[in-house]
Amino acid sequence: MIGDLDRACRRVLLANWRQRSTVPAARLYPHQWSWDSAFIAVGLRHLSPVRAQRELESLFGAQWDDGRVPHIVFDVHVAADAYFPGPSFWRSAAVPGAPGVPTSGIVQPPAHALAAWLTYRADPAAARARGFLDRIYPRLVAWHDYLTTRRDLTGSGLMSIVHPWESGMDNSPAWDEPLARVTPVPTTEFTRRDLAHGTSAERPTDADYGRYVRLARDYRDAGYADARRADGFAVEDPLCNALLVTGEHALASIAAELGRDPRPHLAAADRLTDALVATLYDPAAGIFFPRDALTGSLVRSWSVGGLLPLAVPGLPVAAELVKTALSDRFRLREACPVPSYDLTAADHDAARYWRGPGWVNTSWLLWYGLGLHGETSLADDLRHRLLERVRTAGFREYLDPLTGAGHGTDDFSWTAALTLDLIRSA
Ligand code: 2M8
Repeated sequence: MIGDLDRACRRVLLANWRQRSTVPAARLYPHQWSWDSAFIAVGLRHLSPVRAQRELESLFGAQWDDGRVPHIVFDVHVAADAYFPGPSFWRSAAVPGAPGVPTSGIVQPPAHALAAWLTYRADPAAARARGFLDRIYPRLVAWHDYLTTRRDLTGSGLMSIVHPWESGMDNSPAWDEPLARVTPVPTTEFTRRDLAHGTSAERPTDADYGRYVRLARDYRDAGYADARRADGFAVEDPLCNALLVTGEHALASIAAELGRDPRPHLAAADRLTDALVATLYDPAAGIFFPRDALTGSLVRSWSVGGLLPLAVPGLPVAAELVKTALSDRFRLREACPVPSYDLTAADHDAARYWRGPGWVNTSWLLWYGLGLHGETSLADDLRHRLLERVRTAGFREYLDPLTGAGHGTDDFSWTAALTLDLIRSA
């Protein structure tokens, strides 16, 4: 049975491979996405460690001179109107320091250093023969430098995201409040492509899309310069910052492997952990909340992102997060995949995108964090139930956490990649 699932994962990953990288889904997302590639590499390493290395190398090949790694690298062979917003919207070619290949100008959560380290570990000899770590390490360092310097918009030591798409959890209810100050671009001024492949009840509303377009257009028109704008969006997000810390720990391991000094990365990890806990952790709630960088207030929205600092080694409040994961809001022992948003909230929507359904990537991160903090029986139990869910629903983009019904697109790459990783991690 597990053999069949393993084979099915490999089939999806092979079908979605395009010469140098993997598309998240053939029709809905026909280009390369940043954090998708990180998760995909984690799975691909079991299938072909060299292909996993290439996945990350092709993404970092599109890194900008300022260190940012764009959230989409466009495939110039794909029809211009296959995805909106495409290259003609982002106009990266007009930006000094952008790569030759067209890309977007925003970023996604930094899961890459962890992915690079896990990829290396899958076959150190093959990686050494290709000089994988030597080439990727300076790029990963430049990426983290961009996030910790240019994106520290408040001086707290944490990075801010400047667009909901940068969170990866695009229309999470956590963004409703900070997004409310953004005036949507009228829908007459752009054409959504996502609705051609997905049900509107499972995708963001037109008003939210109008806000996404406004923010991206303003950022582009400002030359992708990083600054706080009173009419903009700037949020310190727990998931992004947690991945930065996890990434610094991975960079320390990579540095040591290359015979370099790991201590600067460990020191950065400690600084970031302290800032994360001091700024975003709410002890009374037992969860991390995002902070609106324009008002300085916490956004008290219970999203799975607030549990994911569990993936940070040595996190001082790990036990409290596990308790919250087990509470009625997330029901870790029954709900699977882990709900993206508070099951008890009045606006929980089990089928709409990041407003309730469970995703395999965030569940994988929680599984990883549980293992890291010695919660092996909870981790094993989550792993078994995830495999069962995917076996039943197929490689859907997201699932109803209580019924297991599949939603969004099918043959979704990170669902297949991380399922493969869970199978092989037995
Ligand atoms: C979704 O986001 C894209 C925009 O980046 C979209 O809705 O068109 C999100 O789920 C995001 O996390 C993911 O990386 C992307 C591709 O899978 O799709």
